[in-house]
Amino acid sequence: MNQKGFSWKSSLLKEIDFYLVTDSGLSKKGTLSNVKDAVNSGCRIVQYREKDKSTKEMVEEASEIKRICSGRAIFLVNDRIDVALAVDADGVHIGQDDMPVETARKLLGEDKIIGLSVNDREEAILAEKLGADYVGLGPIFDTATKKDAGEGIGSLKIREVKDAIKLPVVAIGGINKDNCESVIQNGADSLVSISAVVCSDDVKRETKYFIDMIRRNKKSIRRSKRTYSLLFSTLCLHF
Ligand code: TZP
Ligand code: MG
Repeated sequence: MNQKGFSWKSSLLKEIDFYLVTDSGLSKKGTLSNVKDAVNSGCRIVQYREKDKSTKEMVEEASEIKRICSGRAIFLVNDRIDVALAVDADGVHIGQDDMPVETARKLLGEDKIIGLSVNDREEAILAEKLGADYVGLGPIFDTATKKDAGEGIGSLKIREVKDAIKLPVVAIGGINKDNCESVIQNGADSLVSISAVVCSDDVKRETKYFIDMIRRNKKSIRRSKRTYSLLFSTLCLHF
């Protein structure tokens, strides 16, 4: 990966908080409406995840999503590298059984973002070695949204993965308003909550809730770290 591409992508990815993944099967108001509402609410990363539409429909919808996201949010396509290339998306999100990361990189080039789904520390370390730009870690909790997701790994696993890699970690799976703080407190850089957001009547309100919660928690983590290091240096001076 070239240095220019790396710094551009890593600084962009550092900025993300709530991550919208679309789901037309679950959505109450439709994918385009969900993307508009989320981006208008301040969401800075959108993944178009569509399992049931024709390629033609996907290319049309993806180009509309790209227009909505333009200059405001990173736009990624799930699985479909052909669709991402067709609309010149910012990148893709792929799973362990999709196109290998190295092949996706050859097709997309160094400047595009590649996110890889991982289930544990070992897969995360490999994702970093293979040149992924971020990992999607999950499922954190049990979820009915993805039938083959497996059992939730629990939010303590986020810390284990964060300590093992430098890439941003996006937590996914079964995350809702009741459990989301533990996800950020355990080190996730960003989180996805598909059903809690797209099944709602008010996607703007739900998106804003998650963005505010993430920023508030990250701020309190930074504050505690500063207090801890101040305390540590004061102790070092005295002993
Ligand atoms: N990958 C792992 S779990 C999952 C995906 C796409 C589904 C997450 O959906 P929800 O509704 O946020 O649990
Ligand atoms: Mg996939």
